[in-house]
Amino acid sequence: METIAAIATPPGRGAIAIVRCSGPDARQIVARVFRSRAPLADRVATYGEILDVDGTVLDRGLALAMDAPRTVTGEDVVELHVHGSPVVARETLRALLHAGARAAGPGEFTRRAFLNGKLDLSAAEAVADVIDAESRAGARAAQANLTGGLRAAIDAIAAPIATVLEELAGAIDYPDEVPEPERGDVDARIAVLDVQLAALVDDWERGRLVREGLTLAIVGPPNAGKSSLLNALLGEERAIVAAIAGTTRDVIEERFFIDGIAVRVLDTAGLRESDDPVERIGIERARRALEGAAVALVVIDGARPLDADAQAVLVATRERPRVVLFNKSDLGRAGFDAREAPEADALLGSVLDAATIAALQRAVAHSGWGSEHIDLTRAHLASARQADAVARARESLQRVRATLDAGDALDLIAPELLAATAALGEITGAVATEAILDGVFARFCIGK
Ligand SMILES: Nc1nc2c(ncn2[C@@H]2O[C@H](COP(=O)(O)OP(=O)(O)O)[C@@H](O)[C@H]2O)c(=O)[nH]1
Ligand SMILES: [Mg+2]
Repeated sequence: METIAAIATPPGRGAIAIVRCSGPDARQIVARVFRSRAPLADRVATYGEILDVDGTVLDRGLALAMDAPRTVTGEDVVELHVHGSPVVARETLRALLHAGARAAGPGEFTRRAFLNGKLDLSAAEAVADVIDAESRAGARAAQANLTGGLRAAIDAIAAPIATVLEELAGAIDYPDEVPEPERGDVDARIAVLDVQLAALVDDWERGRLVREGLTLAIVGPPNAGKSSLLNALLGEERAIVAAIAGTTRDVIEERFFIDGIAVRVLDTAGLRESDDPVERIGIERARRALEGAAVALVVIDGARPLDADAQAVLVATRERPRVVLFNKSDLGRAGFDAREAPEADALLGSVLDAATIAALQRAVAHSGWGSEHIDLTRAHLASARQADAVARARESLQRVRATLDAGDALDLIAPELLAATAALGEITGAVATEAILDGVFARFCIGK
């Protein structure tokens, strides 16, 4: 096994930069570039000098040696903590490479940790999710899998499949002593597992919103107060607000957080019939923004009677998750009072009023996209790769049930049970090919 090295801290200047080295020769390689009075000892930080390729002192800092197997990779690891200069960090790495280390590839430290049994593959993916998390919710969710939660959930589904396989094998090997498992009983047990897998898939759909964020599109007729709402949500004057209809022509995109969940909010051009070619482009973009959004924030001027534009927007958004605000309540409520049954639970208020904004945020959190059902501390599927493996496991289990249902020979279900087990094994890494590992670790950064 080669010894690898990489800069572990982000590029740019900071207080400290850490250059990490892992592998059987980590100690010897570091000894060539680090000079200290006391020799390095396991888990003791030692002060000393980092030497350049030509032997001159490059920096002074700490070396922290950690002996296998109780390390993050399971191998001997030495960290050099140097001053946080990109130049010093780069030169320290160069010295280590010159002394015999190989430059680590993306995620190679974590890959070694997986290969040495330090974490399962779903936990390794969670490492990347923690690093990539853009919101409090995303970071919290990743922690559940980091500690092996998904592995435990998958193992709990794989174990009963293994039991069925054992019962089948027993009956095949000792037909006289061991009775065949009862078909209806096997079917019932498999059905339970399929339900558990389906629940994981449901969670995955919702969990995506936690990780990738929720997209809200603010739509409504011109002059309803859409841009004012964007500004109020952000707490800053982001979009131009004017009494002139058709002021917002392009889609404006910003981000903020609701309950720690990243929200992408799009302010759009007012939806109405228009002959102005530029405005029409804006309206077309508004329609596309609406299509791609998880939730529509529909803003209507509630002070005035509903006109055709207002009606059209309300009707167009009825079939989807949305929050409807009849705005400008300070000026009147004629439009609100004239609303139809599908808008019964619409809000009446003013985007200029903090209480309305708070009510809107609550309404968005409960607008049917599922945030209220997301338990962030529960183990969950966290990647398309994992969701695909579960889908294949479910297909196999469904074929098992079809075979049982058809009354075919019972040993025919064994291959499908094995296929389901293998698919689940891809998630934890119990069954992991080079291609699977390459795919997982390609998204990691170098040094992790
Ligand atoms: N009185 C009152 N005026 C509002 C309210 N919301 C927005 N406006 C005004 O309505 C006009 C249009 O607002 P704007 O946010 O540009 O609407 P948009 O075209 O939907 O983006 C501006 O003059 C705003 O100041 C409100 O709740 N009350
Ligand atoms: Mg506007």
